[in-house]
Amino acid sequence: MNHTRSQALQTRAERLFPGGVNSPVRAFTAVGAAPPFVERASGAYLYDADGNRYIDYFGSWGPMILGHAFPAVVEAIVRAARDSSSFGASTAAESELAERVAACFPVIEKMRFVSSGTEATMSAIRLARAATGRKIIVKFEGCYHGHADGLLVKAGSGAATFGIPGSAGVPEEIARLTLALPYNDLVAVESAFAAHSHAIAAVIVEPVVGNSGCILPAPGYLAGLRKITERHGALLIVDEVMTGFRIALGGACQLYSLEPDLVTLGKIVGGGLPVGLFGGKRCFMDLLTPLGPVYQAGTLSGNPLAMAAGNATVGYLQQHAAEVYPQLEATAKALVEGVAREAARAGKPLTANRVGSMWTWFFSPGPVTNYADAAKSDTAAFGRFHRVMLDRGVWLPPSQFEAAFLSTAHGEAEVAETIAAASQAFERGGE
Ligand code: HOZ
Repeated sequence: MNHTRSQALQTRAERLFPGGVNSPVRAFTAVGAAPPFVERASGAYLYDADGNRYIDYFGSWGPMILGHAFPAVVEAIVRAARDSSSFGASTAAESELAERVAACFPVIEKMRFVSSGTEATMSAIRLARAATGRKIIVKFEGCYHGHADGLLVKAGSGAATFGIPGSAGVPEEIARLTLALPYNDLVAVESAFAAHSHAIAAVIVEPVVGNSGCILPAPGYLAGLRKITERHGALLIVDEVMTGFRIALGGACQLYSLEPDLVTLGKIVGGGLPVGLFGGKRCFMDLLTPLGPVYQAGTLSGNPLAMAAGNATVGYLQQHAAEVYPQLEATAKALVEGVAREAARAGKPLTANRVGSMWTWFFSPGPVTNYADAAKSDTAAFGRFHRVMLDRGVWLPPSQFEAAFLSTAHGEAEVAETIAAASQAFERGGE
């Protein structure tokens, strides 16, 4: 594949952006390749500046559940843009999207729109601290909840990819207020509460981890977190930025019958535009200014273009849920199991973790049930696999510690092409 134009664009970008990127994993450092520069995308495909075509399995890191440039979403954005791209004032579209969210997530009685997942989790934590009058937050190793100071403790995603799970620049005093425990281990949670019984404000969790790669909750784990937090008067914050509208219309809350105090959403809720949301029980949400003393604000919160894209995407999902989710499940199952079969045939150790249309192929014999397991993966083999797949027109997330996604635009042809590419990668030792 020719990448001449992408390489020139990378050289230019490196003069302007640290590492040539506006978000670190995009630099492709972890897979030892130069990142293609995207020019456009349609359905299941990305097209780069050199005219190469790729099957897209990262879907803008989650939002593109209906595929790229989905006509109803494009039309909604264009229609909204004709009436101006920002007001900084209330609109009916915000309430329309909020009603859709509340219908899918009954636990969300009230909510606030923000512009990113980072803002959503940061605000939810402020709220939990105010509601409980406590300071400590419990999170889980390898979970990533955006890049706010207090959450960059043993974090996943880019922090895990680059081996800096505790970022420089985060004061020790702040990091000390975050306890990072192993995921899928209720005994560790019980012990933390025993040691800090009246100091823990909240437990925040990715219900299905996406940011160490995809890791599933053990049976009873999420229900256990709910029971322990309730018993100790701490809030449970379920971070559904990745899983919301992805693993089910009502996300992990629906799939695992969970009733957290607060939920954070992002990605799909904005239909590919920058939207985050935090919401939950009215008694907590009403602590926000102007009703209460917890301050939070944003000029672009509830932005009309973002609300239009969110309404079009979530509206479509609501209307077609009965077809969309079984279709995503069937396509992802065929793909993920097909590639795993090719690995087994070639004698390569591979562990496939999947929930619906979100998955990871760990280059490890497994099982992968927490970050420590994920970290045992052969990241060099993952890098080789990624490079061969990319060269064959298949774009996977460029880190072992990120989840892959597919969309309703992916079908049998894409699955077959991907399995064939993987088969050749395994046979050629490109993994
Ligand atoms: N940390 C994001 C995925 N977990 C990556 C975002 C991006 O690079 O766009």
